[in-house]
Amino acid sequence: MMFRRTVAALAAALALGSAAAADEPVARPGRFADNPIVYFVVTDRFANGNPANDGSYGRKREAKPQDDIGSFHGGDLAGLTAKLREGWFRELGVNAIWITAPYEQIHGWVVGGSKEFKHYGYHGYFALDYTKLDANMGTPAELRELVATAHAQGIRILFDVVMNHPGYGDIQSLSEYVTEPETDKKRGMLWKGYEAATLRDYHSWIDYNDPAWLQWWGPDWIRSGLRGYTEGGSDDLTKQLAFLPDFKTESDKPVGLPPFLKKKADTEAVELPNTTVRGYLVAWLSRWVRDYGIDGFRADTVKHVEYPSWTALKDASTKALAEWKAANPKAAIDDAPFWMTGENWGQGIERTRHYDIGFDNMINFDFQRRAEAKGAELDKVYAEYARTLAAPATHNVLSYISSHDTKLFDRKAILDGATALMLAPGGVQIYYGDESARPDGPAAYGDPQQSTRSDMNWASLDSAALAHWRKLGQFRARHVAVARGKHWQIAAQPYTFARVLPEDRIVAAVGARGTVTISVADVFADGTRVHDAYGGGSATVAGGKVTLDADPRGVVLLEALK
Ligand SMILES: [Ca+2]
Ligand SMILES: [Ca+2]
Repeated sequence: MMFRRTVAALAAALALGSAAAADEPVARPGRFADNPIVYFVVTDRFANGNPANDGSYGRKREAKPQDDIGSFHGGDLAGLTAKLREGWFRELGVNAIWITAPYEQIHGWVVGGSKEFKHYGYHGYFALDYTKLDANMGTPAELRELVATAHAQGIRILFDVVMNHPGYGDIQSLSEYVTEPETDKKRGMLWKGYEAATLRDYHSWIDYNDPAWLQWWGPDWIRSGLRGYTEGGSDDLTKQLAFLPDFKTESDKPVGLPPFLKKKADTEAVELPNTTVRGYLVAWLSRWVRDYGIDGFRADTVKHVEYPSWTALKDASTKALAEWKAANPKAAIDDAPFWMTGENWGQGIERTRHYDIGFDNMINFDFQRRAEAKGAELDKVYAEYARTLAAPATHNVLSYISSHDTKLFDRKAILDGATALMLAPGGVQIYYGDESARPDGPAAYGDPQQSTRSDMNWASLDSAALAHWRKLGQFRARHVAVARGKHWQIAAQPYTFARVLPEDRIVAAVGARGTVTISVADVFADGTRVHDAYGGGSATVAGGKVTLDADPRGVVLLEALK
């Protein structure tokens, strides 16, 4: 019942032009897992809905943009809710928002790049306390409001989650949880005067041999190379990624709470009897699902955590979401199960073992480098994807053209990139600001990917790009056939193809000029009234063909009218 209501609401929201029901396109969005249209947003860089939470824990901005690339900039959960209310995501056809991990990050900064910037956990990859929201992101009430507002529009909320590592030991957080008596020269592992630490001399204020480090996560929890701890290994699973501490997720030894969390007054972490590191992390992460109705996760650094941990996370989260839906039937979008995608660096569209151990979907690193393809070359990509993703029929990936860890798609060619992505078989991920041609921010020599996380360009939105993405996104949201249909090329010039499922079918053309005649013989029967969702025209199929005036941008998106 919930599902039908949502489809009806979505169809109504997306209906174009005429109010007459007979002229509405036939909408078949499909199940979420079949047609994910995911918007990935670095929350801190998107929209500031609550300036009062900026600079939480004493965090600071830097005066020069070049120095400010690793600071918290003020974006938050309330900002996402405000943009949901404005219809920003709905107009793009988005059906899920993947937000950076909103739980509490290290309070201070560590040395970024080649001693170039103060690197805070604005991106959510430097966790301190998995049980609390980061105050910069917002309050529990603001998270509830975000989820409720999204769900009311049929949009799911996905958390980025990290099970491989917590954040670094930053001077500020360490200073807050030190419990050892001070000496003339030291507070715990910090040399007195540490408050004055700079990018140049940061590490000289920290004694990495001091036993006070045992009061941090503790050797039962992490590999760190610190005195009294195990060192990271040389294999993918136990190595210290970028010198981060590595959770002992593989250990079957029951552990207590990490020492610093025992002293952290506001934590909601409690001692769990006979529980391993993996057990705690799974309990902490799935708690967000049970308490707030989080619909899925995007798992970070899948390569660096053993399979059984991912299976445990998926199983616990699946149970947690079912419980939340049972307790909140009116607030759930539908009865879809918990959904999990993962980042396994470099993976393409092949079906790997990850799909057997809990992942419904994996991020596709192959598409970005092929997204500039046109015509026959693009058809090769589409045909390969449609074929591979059809076996088995549930196999799916998330393709993207820009990401926070690689690069932004060439802004001068962003319309073509959007077309290639939004007509690709399989799931897709829009990176925030791709729709508005958000420019790169300042780059760091030692960490060039920071430039991909610039502030959303609200003041300089590219309206042509935006209109283009919205047409493509809404079309895709109406048609699961784009994601899952059988693919074949209809014509080389203009490049025209079909995507057909038993229940849904579309024809698309790219590079069309002026009045075009498109063969639709095996897709739409003679007499069918079809609509070009891009150019706005309509025509009736006759002799297996339709003739229309293509939009000057050259895209034709054909769908049947009721
Ligand atoms: Ca804020
Ligand atoms: Ca690991």
